[in-house]
Amino acid sequence: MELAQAVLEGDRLALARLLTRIENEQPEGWEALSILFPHTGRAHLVGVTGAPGTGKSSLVNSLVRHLRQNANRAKPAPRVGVVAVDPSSPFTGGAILGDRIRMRDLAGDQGVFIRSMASRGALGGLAKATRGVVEALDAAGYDKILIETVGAGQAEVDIARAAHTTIVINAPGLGDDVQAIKAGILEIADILVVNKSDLPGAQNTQRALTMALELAPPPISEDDKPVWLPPVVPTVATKNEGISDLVSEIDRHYAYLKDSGELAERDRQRIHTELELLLSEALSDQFFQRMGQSRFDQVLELVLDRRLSPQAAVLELMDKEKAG
Ligand SMILES: Nc1nc2c(ncn2[C@@H]2O[C@H](COP(=O)(O)OP(=O)(O)O)[C@@H](O)[C@H]2O)c(=O)[nH]1
Ligand SMILES: [Mg+2]
Repeated sequence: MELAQAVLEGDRLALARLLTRIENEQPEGWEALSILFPHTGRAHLVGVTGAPGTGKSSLVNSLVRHLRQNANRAKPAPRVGVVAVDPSSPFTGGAILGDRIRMRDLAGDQGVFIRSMASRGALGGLAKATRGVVEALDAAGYDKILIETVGAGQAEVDIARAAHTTIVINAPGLGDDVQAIKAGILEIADILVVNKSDLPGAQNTQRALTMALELAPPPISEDDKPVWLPPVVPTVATKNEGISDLVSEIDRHYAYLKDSGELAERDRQRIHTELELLLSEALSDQFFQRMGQSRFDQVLELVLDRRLSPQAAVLELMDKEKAG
């Protein structure tokens, strides 16, 4: 198909168009993705998550610049894709606009592609679209793909899980608690960042995180496989401080993933989850279509009248479908 071919040939306009098709869940988008899928699996997917205002967008901006500028002949600059997902501002688009402005100094670099996900519809749909967008960037040859998500709930954690390396960002001055500990997202962190290290309280945040990490059960090494202990990296995104340390940790984690066999394992889990999600969605769509709204409404009335329990109602609907 033309669109997929153009994306493979490096046509940025075609890529932008494809991402819109994917976001809008248009069949043309899924068709192109099917063609592109054999070309995926090469990118290092890096999730960046944390509470609103911790400095995720600033840090991503700083990371991209560092990755693009600090290359040499031995280590050419990676092509970098950025996917910014912020479902917390569905109507104002404020965060997205802010991100755009901050990302503007990266505009014009042909080795960088930035996409803000518009958040329409359910979070489930956003998670699916995000996976599709990441796949498209992977196929288009972006080596590192940074996925910025707001770490607030399960849906965002699911998006973060779609990455190989997950960075959880914390910052002082956003309340008494360390946000990652409170939100229970410490477990998904491969790398912890204390951003805004220029602000008072940064050392307390760093200490609280280190303590929380020490309380977690230590990783068990099987068959001499290397283990990973999440480092805590202080940064000042707005002054590009600590960014080269962070890039080193990202690279070190990628090397660890490859050496330990964990990369293959995470890819397997990622694709397993994706398959399950797509399958259950397709099955439920198919089921609802076959059943028809009136049949559903009938049973709903029976449940409302307490003549049928919800569990029994489901069994009955499923039985009818099988028989019919
Ligand atoms: N003092 C200080 N401010 C920062 C730092 N990083 C980001 N900020 C500011 O914090 C605010 C929120 O940053 P943003 O990147 O939009 O956070 P996000 O919501 O997590 O994406 C902005 O006003 C940034 O300029 C930092 O390292 N130090
Ligand atoms: Mg942001």
